[in-house]
Amino acid sequence: MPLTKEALLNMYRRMLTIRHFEEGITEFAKQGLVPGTGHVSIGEEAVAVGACSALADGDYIISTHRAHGHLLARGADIKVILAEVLGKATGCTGGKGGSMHLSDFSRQILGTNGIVGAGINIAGGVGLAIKMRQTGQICLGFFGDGAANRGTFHEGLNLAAVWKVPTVFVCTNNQYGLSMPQCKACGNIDISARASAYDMPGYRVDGTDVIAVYEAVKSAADRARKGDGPSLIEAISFRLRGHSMRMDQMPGGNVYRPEGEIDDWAANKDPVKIFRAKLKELGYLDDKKAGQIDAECQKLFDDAADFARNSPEPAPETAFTWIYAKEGVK
Ligand SMILES: Cc1ncc(C[n+]2csc(CCOP(=O)(O)OP(=O)(O)O)c2C)c(N)n1
Ligand SMILES: [Mg+2]
Repeated sequence: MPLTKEALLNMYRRMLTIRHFEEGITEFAKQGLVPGTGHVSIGEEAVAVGACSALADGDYIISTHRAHGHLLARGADIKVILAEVLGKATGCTGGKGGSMHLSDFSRQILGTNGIVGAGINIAGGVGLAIKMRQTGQICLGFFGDGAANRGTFHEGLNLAAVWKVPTVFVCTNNQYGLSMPQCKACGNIDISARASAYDMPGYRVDGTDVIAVYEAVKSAADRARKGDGPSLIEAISFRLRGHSMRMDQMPGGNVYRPEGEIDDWAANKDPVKIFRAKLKELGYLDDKKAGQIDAECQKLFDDAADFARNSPEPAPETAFTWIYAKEGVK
């Protein structure tokens, strides 16, 4: 069924919310308000929103170190996420985890992971649990092109295929693993082609096109829900900022990129601009409405910023809480 006007506009809102959130925290990081660091996904919003829009309410996601977009696309509370990024007690791990340890169990967001590639196996394991419980849910696991070169990729996808678990593996191929260009790290840059080794469907989609991502993930999700097993989706994308907010601020933090590459993608392949133009072409958006939506999404961030900045720091005596789960806690 084609996406309705309302659904498409909501997808646009989500993409713009992610953009404002990550532009906002980049400014906070410059002011020294973000403990540690964080990895923004500016330029990759269509992957997060396209993929998450294809899920049903009870489905699970597992994310990576570059996770804000995935959480916001899945409907996590922007205030709680921002508070966590700023290390505040009102954050999702009480301010103790920061940008790389986000979760929202009420929305089946089982967590993010600073260990590159670790989430692939967790996504397969969650798929196995779903299959054993026969709940009809699915699990979507995000990971990057760099992660796809770790052993966990083979282990995770192979077992998921053998056990036919309801997991959709989504690789955001932003063409770099830190400073390593993907073309220097892969014998074959087509990650989706590896799916055939596991006898699962592989799709390679334009990750700047939110609808293309949605359609690929939707068909993989339908297949998983029917009991036909996992799929691999590779979304070709690009990060318009440095690897991390800290690297972006360092002189030479982007020297590994060819001159003009970032400007070219920003001018011609920015997913937010592309989707805005598409919605205008469809007659769903004009400049006035686009301005209103932009202001709405900026306000969401500004309100979250007030909440997070006025929240307390975690109390020192909480440093050792939540290290072990209490028996019986689910
Ligand atoms: C196991 C492991 N090795 C190395 C790192 C350091 N590291 C953090 S992010 C990153 C790059 C990951 O690239 P990719 O999977 O493509 O994700 P992207 O950063 O492009 O979103 C690396 C090497 C790590 N966190 N974990
Ligand atoms: Mg990458």
